[in-house]
Formats: sequence, C-alpha cells, structure tokens
Amino acid sequence: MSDNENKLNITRRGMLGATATGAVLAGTGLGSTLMSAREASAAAKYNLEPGELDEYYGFWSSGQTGELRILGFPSMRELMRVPVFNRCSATGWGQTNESLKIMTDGLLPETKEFLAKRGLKTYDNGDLHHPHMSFTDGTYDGRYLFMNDKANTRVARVRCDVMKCDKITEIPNAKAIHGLRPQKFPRTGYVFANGEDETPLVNDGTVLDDPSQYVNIFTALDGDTMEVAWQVIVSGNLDNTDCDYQGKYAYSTSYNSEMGMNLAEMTENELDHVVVFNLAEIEKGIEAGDYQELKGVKVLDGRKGQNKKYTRYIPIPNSPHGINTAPDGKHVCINGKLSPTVSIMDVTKLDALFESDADPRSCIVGEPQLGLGPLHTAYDGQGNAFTTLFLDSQVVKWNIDKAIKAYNGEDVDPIISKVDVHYQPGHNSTSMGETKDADGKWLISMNKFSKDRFLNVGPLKPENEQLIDISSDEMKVVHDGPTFAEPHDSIIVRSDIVNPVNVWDRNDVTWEDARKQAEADGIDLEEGAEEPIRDGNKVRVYMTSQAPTFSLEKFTVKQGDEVTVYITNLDDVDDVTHGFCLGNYGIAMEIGPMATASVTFTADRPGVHWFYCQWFCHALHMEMRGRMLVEPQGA
Ligand code: CUK
Ligand code: CUA
Repeated sequence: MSDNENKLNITRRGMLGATATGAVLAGTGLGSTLMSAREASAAAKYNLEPGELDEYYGFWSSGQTGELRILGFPSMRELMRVPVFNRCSATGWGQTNESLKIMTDGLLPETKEFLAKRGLKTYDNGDLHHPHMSFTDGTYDGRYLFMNDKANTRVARVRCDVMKCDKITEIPNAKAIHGLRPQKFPRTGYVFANGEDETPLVNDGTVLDDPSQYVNIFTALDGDTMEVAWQVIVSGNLDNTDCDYQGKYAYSTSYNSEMGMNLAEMTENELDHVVVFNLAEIEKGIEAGDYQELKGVKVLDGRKGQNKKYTRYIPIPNSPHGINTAPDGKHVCINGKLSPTVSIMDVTKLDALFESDADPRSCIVGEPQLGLGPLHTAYDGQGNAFTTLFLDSQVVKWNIDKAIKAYNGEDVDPIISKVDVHYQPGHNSTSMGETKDADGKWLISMNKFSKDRFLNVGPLKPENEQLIDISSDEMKVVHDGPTFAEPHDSIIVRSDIVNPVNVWDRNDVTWEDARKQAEADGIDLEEGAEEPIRDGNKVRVYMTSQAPTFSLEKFTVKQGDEVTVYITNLDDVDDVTHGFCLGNYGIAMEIGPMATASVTFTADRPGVHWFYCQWFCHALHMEMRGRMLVEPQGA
C-alpha cells in the first residue's frame, strides 16, 4: 500500500479529527478532489464502523403506524420498534394479557362498550406524532417517554428501563390529542396535551352547525400516575404545545381561531393565536372550586373573553403550527405556517400579561420573515434557531438576538444561511435541542416527501430524513434516511442519559396479574406446572422456557375451553428472548429474558396443534416446539 493510499484509508475510516484530516489532505494535495476536511470530520462522526456505538439515542414517532422507534444517532440505524397504539406480530402487543391490560385499563367506559359491540377490546390503530422524554430541572432524566395518539385521543407512556409501553390513557372530553409536551421544570410533573378537533361541549348528536356550542380542551396529565389532573376549555382548536423552563406557563398554537368547520372558514382570519396557560392560577382555580366536573375530570373555563387568570390569547399571524421554547429559557418561537414569519415570544413578559391588562402582543419581541411555510424550530443552544420551511423545502438558520434587534428597527439581517432539503420538511430536531443542554452538533430534518431520492417502490414512497451537520454556519446535509409512515417528530438524547436493563427483573409489575393467578393456583411461575389447572371451562397452562425447550412438550385441553398459557423465560442471559406461536390459532408473543407473558384464547379447533418458539434463540431453536391436543367436544 502506498503512503497516499494509506493516508486515504485512514481518512475514510474517519480515525482522525478535522484538523489532522485537513493536514493530511493538504499534505497529499488531494484536498480538492476528496471530501473537504469538514465533511470528513462529519463523516467521522456519523459513519460508524461495525461495532461502534452511537453518541445519541433518537426517539422517533411513526405517525399512523402507531409505534415508537428507537434509532442510533447520528448513524440513523434503526435499533428497535416499540409497539404502542398499533398491534405487533413479533411481540404479541395487543394480544398478550399483559399488553391488553395496558391497552384497555385507561379506556373510557363508553369506549369499551363501543368497541365491544365491534368485537374489539381496544382500538387497532393510532397516530403517534410527538414523543418526548420526561424532564428534571430543564433536561431529560431518562425515566419515561410520553406520546400522543391523534387518531383515538390517547396519551401513552413508555418506560425507559425496559423500553416498553406501560400506560395508555384515553382523554375524556377532548378530541384528537395532537401537541404534547412534558413539563420541563421542576420536573415532569405535568404532561400537557392538546385536543385538536373542537366538538360540542355536550356531544350527543344534537348539535352540528352551531359553532358557539363548540369548544376545545387542553389537558394536563400527571406524568407519574398518567391520570388526568385537570382540563381547560379554550376557544379555537389547539395544534402544538410547549412549556417554559420556569414551571409557570404552558402554551399552545391554534390555527383555527375562527372556530370554522371547513377550509375557507378556518383560514379566514389574518391573525390566529397562541393560548397561554397560567399553571399556578389554574391550580388555584381548582382549589377554589371554580370548575365543572365532566366525565370525572375537573374542567375550568379558559375561553376567550372570560377574563379569568387561567389563559391569555396572543394574536399570531395566520395559522401558527409548531411552538418551541429555546434553551435560553426565555424565548419561544411560534411558526407561522401560512405566514412567512416566526413570532418570538418572551416568557419573562407573560407575568405582566396576567397581572395587568397589557396588550397581549406586548410579549412578542421579534417576528422575522424567514421564508414560505415555517412549521417547526429547533435550537443549537448558542442563540441560533433552525426553522423548517415546508413550501420552500429548506431549513433556515437564523439568530434570535438579531431578529429581536431587527424588530426594534435596527438594520440587521437575522438569517445566517439556508440549506435545501428533500422535500417538504415538517419537524426538525437538534441534538438535546429541546432541553437546556442543547449542544449544537446535529439537526435532523424530517421531510414529508422523498420523490426521487431513493429507488422507486411504487406509488407509496418513504419519507426522507436528512442528517445535517450544524457545527458551523453553513449547514451541510450529510445523510439521507428513508423511513416508513410517518414520523412527524423526534428527539435526540445523549446516550449517557438512557440506561435500559438487559434482563427483566422477576419482580416487575408487568406480570403482577399472572403472579397473583399462579399463587391462587398454588403454582410457582418460575417452576411451571406439569398438568394444566382446570377451573370449570377455564384452563391455565403454566410453562417455563429455557433454550431450547419449553417445560411442557405437550398439554391437553378440551374443545371450547378458555385456555390461558403462561410462560416464564428462565434464561437469565442478554438477548435470549423466546416466543410462543400457536399455529393456526393466530397466537404469538415474545417472552423476554426473565419475563413472564401470557395469552388467552378459546380452544375451538380440535386436533393436534404445534406451538413453537418464534424468536431465534439457540442452535436448536427449530426444535423448540411442542403440541397442544384439543379433544373434541363430548370426548
Ligand atoms: S405536527 Cu406533523 S409536521 Cu403533528 Cu408535530 Cu408539524
Ligand atoms: Cu426459544 Cu427460539
């Protein structure tokens, strides 16, 4: 290998930092024909060698797929899919008793009844837009992830220790939970959730075309219990939401202050608004009994013109969409969507708004024109903002202080640079950018259309997520990442904050019901039982699994029995997940190392039915199987 080739290889492997690489390239005279030093340095960070670990976790939504996704970032390698509102063939989410408990416990009684008539236990679909981690003192704390379901008005929580969903709450009174954010300070605390679709307050089918009877609902959940803490009735629908770093205010954009019911009506006004929620006043209002109870929830009236201290309405140019608090703890960017502007709100001016009858626009301290279709803004923690321009297919980098100066009449241009993205960006996220620890290294632009960027897969095309190096003023797109429907939003979290376990704790609450049932049956879950336990036509089968065998190679039940199979995985080893798939019974589930999982079904098909382990676990994985005999009725 020649000297030059050798140096080239080293460069390509990204083993040198920017300076050293630059020196190597300059020394060889190859600098102009190869990657620039800066590109090489970015490549060194995102093109990981086999076995190398990422610097960040990325938590991605999946829109109408209904799951949460975990990526290694910045390599953009998809690490895991966590089923939440969807069903999952691999893990049995939506089928195991443990997952069904999580999916059904938080449903409203009326929903359970409605679904039962359709033969369903829970909704089959969801629309997950906004995943956000719990905070302590203004930054991520690695406890939980919270996320919305716009389709069926739910909020879910994922435990970061095992990366599984543990609570799903259906929100009463509201419709279509869209914007969602956890409280940043002092901790989460509240989880704020916007109802996007306005409905008649009493929605019993007697009102359709009387807008005066339509309301919208803002909800605060308790992030620890996942119960609804309180709700506020507002005017106009609610789109996105965020909150401050002081623990005093939450705020939501509203793109339909008109309370219009069709497109023409909804976009009529030049100004829509942001609704600001005063948390202390709302808590006082509840204390003082100034609420009505609707479906078991304390609901305060914060509509426009109520002149109560719960809310203030700040006029914002036409149809604002994203709302993002800057890491400086002071400024909030409100993205105009139909207006080419972003409005900068100063949270330190909100007290005055509530204390006196100050002009609600007095908290707006800047309103730069950035380009067409501003949707969402992210931050680098150095005073700069990055806004997606949906119609322009660009991301614009701009400076917050300069925008404020320009608003005050100084002759400065806040725009630093623009970069083309492909195409039509919605959300963008920066590394740690929605916390006070924003580090200004990376930006991801989540583009709705990929068009010509990838091999054609037919009329339904993937989205395109582009990794952008923002370590200098000139933004640089360094990677395209196709994704299936339809991540709206993501967060990028330093990897040291997230510390999942490798093996389940046998005392985990997930299989509490299974443990209680086993105790009642006099069975130890970790031992299993040699024969099924019969209880009328209910039959309980207790098995353990240890690669490559189930503790039962066969069991017998009768046609028509309601059978519950409990499996405890005794493999106390990283990565040895077993499965239980019962052929032609439509049954399959995952049993993680040291976990218990169970599934209940009616044994209505007589005959011999093989069950097998569906997670590859051992050289004899294929042999990890057994038989269920279903004796015909009357036998
Ligand atoms: S919303 Cu999708 S691009 Cu649901 Cu956060 Cu703005
Ligand atoms: Cu156990 Cu495959």
